[in-house]
Amino acid sequence: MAAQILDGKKIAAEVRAEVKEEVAQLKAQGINPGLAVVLVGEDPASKVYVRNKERACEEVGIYSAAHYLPENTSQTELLALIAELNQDKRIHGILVQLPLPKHIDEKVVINAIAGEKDVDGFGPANVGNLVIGDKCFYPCTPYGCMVLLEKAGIDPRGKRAVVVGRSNIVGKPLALMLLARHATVTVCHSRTRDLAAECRQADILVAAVGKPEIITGDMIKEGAIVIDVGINRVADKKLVGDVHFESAAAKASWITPVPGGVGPMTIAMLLKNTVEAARR
Ligand code: NAP
Ligand code: LUD
Repeated sequence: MAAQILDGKKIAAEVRAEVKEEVAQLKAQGINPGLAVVLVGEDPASKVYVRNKERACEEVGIYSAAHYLPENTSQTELLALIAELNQDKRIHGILVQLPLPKHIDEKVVINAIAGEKDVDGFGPANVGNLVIGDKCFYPCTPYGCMVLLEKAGIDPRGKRAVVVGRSNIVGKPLALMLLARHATVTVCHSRTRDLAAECRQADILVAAVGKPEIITGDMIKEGAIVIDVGINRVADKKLVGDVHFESAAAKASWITPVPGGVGPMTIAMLLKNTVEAARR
């Protein structure tokens, strides 16, 4: 089977167009959605992502307040900024781009963001609500994966989903979201004994590992849907996913490319969550 491309770039543009309309409606009601974007330090990839997030806000009419802080910002200073943003009436969502410099405790920072402004969905109140299936902000990357499936007309109900990776920002929340949509979910990680055998069971296979092309065509069931979350910079600044695209595309029914797959969806879903925060 030759896979169809699950075009994240195109679908993200559709989501942004929807968000743009929602923003216009909110503005007509006197609500002006605002996102605070915080970046500490000089990580080149983070800079690109954060700039793209600002640009996306601008495109859909969301007010964005960028805070670029130097690498040597102390945890106390960062917490003071978050406390200010928590109180700021113009700001409905707060995004602190990860990773943070080593001298700052990410957990403390995430916990400091007011739950109703936690548009990344990383905070404990939000995660708790996700686990019990209550109203919450879906973390943007897993949310983007779910929207990709939906737009491809794929209903997870009853399907075997295998998520490779159990991070708090991708694998774990995505497994919960697939479970909530009635998939039978397996989560794999670095101690999984036979990764290939687990992957071959998957009707829906998601790779969120951070290892270039670790998932190869021989690990994919004929006709599976393959979502590649991985973003790995290899030689000559080339970007590859966690999936070996060519061999996987020969087996899959649908596959996301890297770049142009999950990445743009992450940004689009952040806008969606920000509008939702403003509406609430
Ligand atoms: P992470 O926190 O490093 O987690 C990686 C996960 O992969 C861990 O659960 C780890 O297992 C597991 N793992 C590592 N080696 C493995 C192996 N050989 N076999 C099976 N599992 C293995 O990474 P992350 O933040 O989830 O990100 C994963 C990838 O997605 C990265 O490339 C990242 O850049 C990318 N990403 C992309 C987006 C996007 O918007 N497209 C968003 C976020 C992340 P243990 O738990 O046992 O250590
Ligand atoms: N921290 C994220 N850290 C890293 N790729 C992103 C991401 C866009 N607090 C917080 O934004 O949601 C987050 N919240 N994350 N990520 C990764 C993760 C965070 C990654 C890739 C992209 C956001 C993206 O647009 C493009 C693509 O895949 O097509 C490629 C862009 C490039 O590097 O050329």
